[in-house]
Amino acid sequence: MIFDILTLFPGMFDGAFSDSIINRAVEKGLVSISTHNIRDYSDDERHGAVDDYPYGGDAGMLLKPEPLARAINAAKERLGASQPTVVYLTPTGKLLDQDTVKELAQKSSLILLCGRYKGIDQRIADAYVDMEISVGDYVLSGGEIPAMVLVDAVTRLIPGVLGNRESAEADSLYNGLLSHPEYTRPEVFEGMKVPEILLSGHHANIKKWQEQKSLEITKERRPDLLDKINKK
Ligand code: 4HQ
Repeated sequence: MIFDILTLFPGMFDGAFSDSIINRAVEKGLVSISTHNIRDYSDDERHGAVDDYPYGGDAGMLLKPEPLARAINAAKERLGASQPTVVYLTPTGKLLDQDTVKELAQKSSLILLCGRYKGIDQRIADAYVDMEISVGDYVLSGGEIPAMVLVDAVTRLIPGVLGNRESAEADSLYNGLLSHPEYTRPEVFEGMKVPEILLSGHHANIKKWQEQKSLEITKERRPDLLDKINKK
């Protein structure tokens, strides 16, 4: 998987992927991540302006279409024949969920467009963007952190990235349910005991308990996830 990230703040990505799992994936050559400054694609006559006032007189600034078009075209040239999917991170997009992460992990390359200010000229969204994705219903200062979220979630699904141990840990949302509670030593912590069943050594009963807890917690906290499973 190749991630080609277009941003006005490439420095934000420094160190973001030096985490053990993502970094190991890069070192193994399973993914490559590069950042490119949208400002490098501004019209050089001006002082490198990439933003402008919106028509209609709203407050705030928009990213101008021409530098974005050039930045995306340059990314497509870099990626050559891999038929990249252009993803724009925006609260207007489809909420990112594990199914979408799986879908993205099937692609060979992704161009991630990170907006700033009030976002991008609609004509770029219409003509250059394949998917609009949101990481949640809240407002961030830019699309950089959402892009990092996407890179992390997608990279974990690339074959060879996770070891057996980590795959097992990834079960929580993978089957569509929230994970059951987990305990480690000591058996009693500040007067609170580990549930007896987990100390019983009876694997079938433990599994039953965990599945029941998983269902209980999902019903209580995220009934929407159960509806989603039932619709499949
Ligand atoms: N922003 N999920 C505004 C987000 C966001 C989100 C990114 C802020 C785009 C223009 N992106 N810029 N939530 O809040 O993806």
